[in-house]
Amino acid sequence: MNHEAKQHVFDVLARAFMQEKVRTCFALLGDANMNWAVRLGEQGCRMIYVRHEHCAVAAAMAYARKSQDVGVATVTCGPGVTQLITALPAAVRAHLPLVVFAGEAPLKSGWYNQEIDQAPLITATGAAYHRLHMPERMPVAIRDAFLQARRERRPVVTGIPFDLQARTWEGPANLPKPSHELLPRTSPIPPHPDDVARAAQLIAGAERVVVLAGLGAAEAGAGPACRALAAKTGGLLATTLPARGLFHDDPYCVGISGSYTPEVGLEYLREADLVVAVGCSLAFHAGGGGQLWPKARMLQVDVDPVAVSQGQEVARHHLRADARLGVEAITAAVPARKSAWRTEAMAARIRETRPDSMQFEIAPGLLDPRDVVEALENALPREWEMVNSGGHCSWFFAQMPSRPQARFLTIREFGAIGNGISFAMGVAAARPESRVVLFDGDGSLMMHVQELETIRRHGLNILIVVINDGAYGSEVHKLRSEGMAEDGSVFGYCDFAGIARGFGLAGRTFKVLDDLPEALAEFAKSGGAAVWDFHVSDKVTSPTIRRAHPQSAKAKQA
Ligand SMILES: Cc1ncc(C[n+]2csc(CCOP(=O)(O)OP(=O)(O)O)c2C)c(N)n1
Ligand SMILES: [Mg+2]
Repeated sequence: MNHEAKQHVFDVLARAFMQEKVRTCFALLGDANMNWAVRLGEQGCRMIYVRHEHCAVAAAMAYARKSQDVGVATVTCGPGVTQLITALPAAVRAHLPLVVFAGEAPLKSGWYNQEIDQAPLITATGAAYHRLHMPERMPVAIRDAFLQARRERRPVVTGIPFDLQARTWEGPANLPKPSHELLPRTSPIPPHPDDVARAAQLIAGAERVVVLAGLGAAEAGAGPACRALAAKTGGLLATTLPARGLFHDDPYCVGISGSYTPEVGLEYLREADLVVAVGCSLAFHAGGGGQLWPKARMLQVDVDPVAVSQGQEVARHHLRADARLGVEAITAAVPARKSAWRTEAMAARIRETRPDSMQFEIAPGLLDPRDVVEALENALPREWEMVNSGGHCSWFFAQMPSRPQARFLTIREFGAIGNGISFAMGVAAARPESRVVLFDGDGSLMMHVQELETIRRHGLNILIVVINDGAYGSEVHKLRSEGMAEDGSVFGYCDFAGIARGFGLAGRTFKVLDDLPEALAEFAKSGGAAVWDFHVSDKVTSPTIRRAHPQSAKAKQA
């Protein structure tokens, strides 16, 4: 018998994925996915072999966001699958289409040590789980998984027992039609004229309009329409955190609305009497839990408008439409007017005021994180990709106003730390011609520091900037403000430069900022990957913490 000619189920499954135009797959191998993964690689798919399954899915999330396509990852059965339970909820909440090829324990045995009921684990995250137990139908089921991921914009996990994968293929010779040949054509939805008239009337009655744009506005290409509406109504612009940079070169953009609003922005948002929210889900944080614009009414322009979001009543007025078409229609319908609000002086204040003016005492040998970010904002080339992680330090690196939206990546919907390094890998894979800069906290980077080895092995171009306060900043500032012990939240400054070198990457510690331009020029020339460790003071408290824990600000000033 000729074994070479024999096709296995895993061969056909690999072809089914290639037919879906999968060009990158983030993988960690085991018995239940390795044959398939090897075949996928042989057929020309770029395989990025990570060191923790969580990182495979997290990297696929960033890849999906940046490539506007389905992200693909693969894990083995049992312990491979249980590692995904922190990544998947974030992908679900961020509406990211993913297909995860997961193995399942073999069906033929009465017992298998890695067997666990995978479906309820996965469905608890909000992702879909499909058991593929009929070999002849598996290629269709894979195609349908891609269709579902694209249509529902969420992760779909396929569980395939590895004894079935190893069987000889006995199904049809041809693969089914791929998902992109079947997807319905979905054209932008125009607004209803009655809704446009109502929206225009609402805007005409307002004096201080803020146009707030989310990722939906960015995806629909509604940026110019939003600017035109703000200009015509004498209003201001703001974005959500994921859409930051959409109006980076508009003098009347106050920055991010939400936890990361700069000082001047907070002042102007408080004065607003109408917020026109475009292509954003009105998440709790975007409006500071209702505190940011206490006097404003809310008009939401969205394909799927809502009244209540994340436990809050958010909008009474709605215009259902594609973001661009909706905003263009209301801009055409409102009369232009002069505004006493939008003045040259206001533009100058927005441009010239530092995001946070609070003074702190910084011990010698340590940096102020605000100075670190300002120096990097000035020095980093505009075309490099910026990725940000979470933690207390994220307030500081949210203040980079000069870069366009296409150069940022923020996925924060589940609030987990430890994702930055994976997101940076996903962006580097999606944009191989670009340089990627990750901004991360010391605690977050430490959580998946093993991926430095993946970065080196795959030659990814990533500069990791660590805002190292030697602590879990979020926790330490809150504990201090409550007068509680810092145990478990302060660890001291570990040597990330040394750790980086141990993994074969360049590493550098910064205790002053003077040599930053020279270091950057050197890095730009050498290429590759590096970790830059900035030792910052844990005494600098972000405005978000100060607002939520006023005692902490008082303690600092005393
Ligand atoms: C997976 C996970 N574990 C724990 C937390 C709680 N948490 C939120 S911020 C934070 C500290 C992160 O430290 P670091 O990355 O150093 O950033 P910093 O807050 O110090 O700026 C922790 C532990 C979380 N959000 N996610
Ligand atoms: Mg820290």
